[in-house]
Amino acid sequence: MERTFLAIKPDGVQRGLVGEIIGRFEAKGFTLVGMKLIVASRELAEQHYGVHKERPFFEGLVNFITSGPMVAMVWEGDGVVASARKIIGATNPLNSEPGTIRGDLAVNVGRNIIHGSDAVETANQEISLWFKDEELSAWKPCLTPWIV
Ligand code: ABT
Ligand code: MG
Repeated sequence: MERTFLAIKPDGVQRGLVGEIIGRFEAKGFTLVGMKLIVASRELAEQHYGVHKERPFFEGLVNFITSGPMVAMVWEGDGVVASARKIIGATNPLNSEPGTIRGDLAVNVGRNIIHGSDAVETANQEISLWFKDEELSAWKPCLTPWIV
């Protein structure tokens, strides 16, 4: 089953949006298989955003992402990687469609409240970067199959 890594960034936690954000993925029908509140170390943040190492916003991005607790999560479901990116919306919240998390709740590209893996391969790398195997629970909701 496909999995993705999602993280509510320090701004989303500070603004009290944790419940609102998690609720959207639950309501969609995806399954939460791992979750923890964590202040990322500089090393973890630099690894997580390693692809942006040479970009001018890298230093500020790492400072921001390590500035307070985040809610790191693993979600499971068919097509969850691409679907979660759609639910999250475009990187710059000013371009995110209304109805998406960023489109409804954010205004600033450097404070866009949630991270979602951008591809299945990246998702697998990010899950193993942020979580140990034993921190994840594979479980199936007890619903009749036609509900989801
Ligand atoms: P993430 O989910 O945080 O990875 O965002 P997303 O994949 O939508 O966008 P990318 B391009 O990966 O942005 C990473 C973080 O860098 C910030 N950023 C990005 C800027 O501050 N300025 C920029 O010009 C760009 C392109 C936005 C993302 N996170 N934050 N916070
Ligand atoms: Mg990204």
